[in-house]
Amino acid sequence: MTDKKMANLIEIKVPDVGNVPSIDVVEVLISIGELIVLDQTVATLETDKATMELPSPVQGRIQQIFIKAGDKVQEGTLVATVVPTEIDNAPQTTVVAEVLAPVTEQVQAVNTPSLAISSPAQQSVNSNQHSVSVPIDAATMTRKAHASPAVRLFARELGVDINTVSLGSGRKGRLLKEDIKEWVKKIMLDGKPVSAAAIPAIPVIDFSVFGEIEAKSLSKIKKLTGQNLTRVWLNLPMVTYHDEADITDLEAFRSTLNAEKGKDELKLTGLLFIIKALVAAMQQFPSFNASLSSDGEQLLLKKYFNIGIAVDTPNGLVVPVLRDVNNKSINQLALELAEKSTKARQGKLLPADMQGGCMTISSLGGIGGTAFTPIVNAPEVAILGVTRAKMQPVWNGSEFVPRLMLPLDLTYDHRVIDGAEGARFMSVVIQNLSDIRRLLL
Ligand code: CAO
Repeated sequence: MTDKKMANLIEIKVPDVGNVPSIDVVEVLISIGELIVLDQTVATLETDKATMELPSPVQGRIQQIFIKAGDKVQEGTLVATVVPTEIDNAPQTTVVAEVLAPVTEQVQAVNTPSLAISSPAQQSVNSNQHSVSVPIDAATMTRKAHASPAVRLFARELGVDINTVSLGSGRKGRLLKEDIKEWVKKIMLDGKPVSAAAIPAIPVIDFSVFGEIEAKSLSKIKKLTGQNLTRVWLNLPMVTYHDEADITDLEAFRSTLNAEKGKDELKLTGLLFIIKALVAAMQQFPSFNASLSSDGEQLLLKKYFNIGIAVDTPNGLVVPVLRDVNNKSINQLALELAEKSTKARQGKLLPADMQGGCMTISSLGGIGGTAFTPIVNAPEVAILGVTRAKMQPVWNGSEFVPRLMLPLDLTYDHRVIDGAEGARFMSVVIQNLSDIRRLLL
């Protein structure tokens, strides 16, 4: 563009920032002779309350600069003179920048709807499930973002909280449009948990104010699990249904089988029968052995029966998958579960060992519990939780009799499974466990 040099100069002055007697000049971002555009930041100013950017009210070439970093200025101080371009015969004018964009909002104070990345502390919250490594640290969170009003507007349009964006690639770390685009791209690709508009970010707290603390990094498994579970939590409308199975007879049978086993032979745990009972129910209810298509328009029904087993390891939760359970005996499954859970605890599972699951079982029965709400291992549509079996007095119509009752928790994706269907499915699992002869049918 040709610079039509005018005799008339435009003066840029410090505007009224609210009765502040002394304003610090943090940096001057223009130089003599520079061609500037409308709204380009001329200088960064700071009061004891906020840092602000002084935008140019005109397009033109800088003729003279009257301030420098470190100066103290006040309302009306002359900042620079500009020879305007593309303004015809304008009289000499004094323009006071109208808008000062405040940039010091710290993350903690931001309550406006924004695409704020969870802090590491926040990410760990959901991590019985799981989380990730957004490049955001204490420095980033309290850093003052430097960006032109146009870039700020662009960030606002995308719902990005500018203070959470890493240092910009512009001069002195200024954020450019490209930086905002890259930031958003990174978040999308990494699938990081983000606090979207409807989910206000959890405040970042300095816990050391209250006492001694120690920061311990989450294991990679924990971070990934956290990431995955948060994604599921945010995407799936889940319902958990609780019931109990009478496993008195099953337990007697299991004890007999184990008593027959040699000292070095693998003992059978109740979980193996639960796996079988679950698969038999899945064969009757195909929608439990399915996944939703990515557009949510179709149910993809699976003709194979692979069951994931949540295994607790020193590094976190992993889910090895037992394949073709419908074609395997209880003894075969016992061997496979022992092998895979050992591998899991030694951290030796391969990715293939953990893929292809149709439904997952999370059993806390060896530890305790009366009920819990497991989270679906999406894209599966349901998960079965198991807690500790307990002897209970059960009314048989004429008297109370002691029965061993196993609590079960079925969480399902309500987009796929209706409440009644969930209850019917659970009844079949319970019938199968209460009388395992049914598994032969
Ligand atoms: N009720 C009563 N006793 C139970 C039981 C139940 N529901 N489930 C297991 N037990 C008993 C077993 O019979 C076994 O008893 P013995 O030592 O007397 O034989 C003992 O508890 C330990 O069983 P186990 O846990 O080693 O074996 P398992 O086959 O039941 O489970 C596995 C295997 C890998 C699932 C389990 O070890 C495990 O890791 N569980 C944790 C899963 C988890 O963390 N889930 C949470 C996910 S959500 O965050």
